[in-house]
Amino acid sequence: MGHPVGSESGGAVQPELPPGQRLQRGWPVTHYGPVPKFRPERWEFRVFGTTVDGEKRCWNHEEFSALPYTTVVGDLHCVTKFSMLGAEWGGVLASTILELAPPDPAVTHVMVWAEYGFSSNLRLADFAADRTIFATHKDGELLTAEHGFPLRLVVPHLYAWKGPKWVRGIEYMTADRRGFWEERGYHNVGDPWREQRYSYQEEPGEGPEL
Ligand SMILES: Nc1nc2c(c(=O)[nH]1)N[C@H]1C(S)=C(S)[C@@H](COP(=O)(O)O)O[C@H]1N2
Ligand SMILES: [Mo]
Repeated sequence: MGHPVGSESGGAVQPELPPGQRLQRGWPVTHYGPVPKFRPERWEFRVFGTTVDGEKRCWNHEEFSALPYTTVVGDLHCVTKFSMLGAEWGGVLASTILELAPPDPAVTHVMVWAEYGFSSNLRLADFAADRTIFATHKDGELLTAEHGFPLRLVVPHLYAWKGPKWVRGIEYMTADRRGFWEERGYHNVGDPWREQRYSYQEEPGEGPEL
């Protein structure tokens, strides 16, 4: 994406915020609807849609917890204008899921599904990006229920609504489709460095017909 991650000023590296964002102390909780209760025996992570072999893939909580654990450093930019910079997210890289449950070559987009039918759509390239991670931890600590325990997606280079909390699976798609906030007036791509906040800002080709 080629955006700046820091700049030199007077010898100190100042973290940079996307346009219109302000730095937030602490970590606010932002979401629509109630916080789901985690039931480990019922929890599963499903990969469905246009997989390479047409088969679904499913991990229960124990199996998912055994997948390779990685950490990445990434920001959280809420479209309501607060940002949290430089958090360390621990969990399973989205690229690992792509390797373990590959999409068909025709797949262009991924719908990420969470509890209560919450969803967000991503271009395959955004999903596959180096730092896109299904996080279980932040700064070495397990996520709290309000922040998405047991699993949330973090896509540091996009606005944070692109990262569902309480995520339960992904759907491989051969055409784009809007997710929950994208259907409700938010930008289909959501690049904070381009200030892509609302769907009325979309250029041709940036999203399905409204
Ligand atoms: N399931 C679910 N995930 C969600 C949302 C939501 O409404 N439901 N809101 C998103 C928005 S708008 C933001 S800013 C972040 C906020 O994450 P936080 O509450 O951990 O700060 O979660 C995102 N993930
Ligand atoms: Mo948000």
